[in-house]
Amino acid sequence: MEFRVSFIQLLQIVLEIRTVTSPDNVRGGDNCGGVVDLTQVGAMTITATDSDNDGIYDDNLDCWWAFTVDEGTIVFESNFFNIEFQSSCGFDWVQLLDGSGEFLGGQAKYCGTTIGSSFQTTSRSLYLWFHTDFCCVTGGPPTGFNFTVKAVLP
Ligand SMILES: [Ca+2]
Ligand SMILES: [Ca+2]
Repeated sequence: MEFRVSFIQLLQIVLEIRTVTSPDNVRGGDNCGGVVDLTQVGAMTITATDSDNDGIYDDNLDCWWAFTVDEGTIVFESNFFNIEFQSSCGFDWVQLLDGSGEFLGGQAKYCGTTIGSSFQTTSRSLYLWFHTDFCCVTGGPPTGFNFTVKAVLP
């Protein structure tokens, strides 16, 4: 629990820095992280960065998103998921952290093709972190993900 609390604090610091500078100024180009107020946009679909559009996502990514709502909760839906598999998801992974400090679905990292089709937060924020290492995307094309994140009004 201590680890999770300190991890959230770290994440908030990172996101504050990013907000102060520019939400778009993140490695991986467009659609690689950002701070999104879902109260304003309602829903958003995000995908894994694939700079050359060959169906293989980029290496060396760290894409961070912070989704928030003013009230209510957030629903996460996976429409497509195929990330380089490793038994402990040590290479490429997606992390879904509820603002409550709990990992959505109870798992710290997701990789391969297995992720819940839908999760709902218990808090007003969701942090999503997509990490890829230096090489070796397997299992495609297509690879990557397509997620929809939606505001749920109380
Ligand atoms: Ca590519
Ligand atoms: Ca990789």
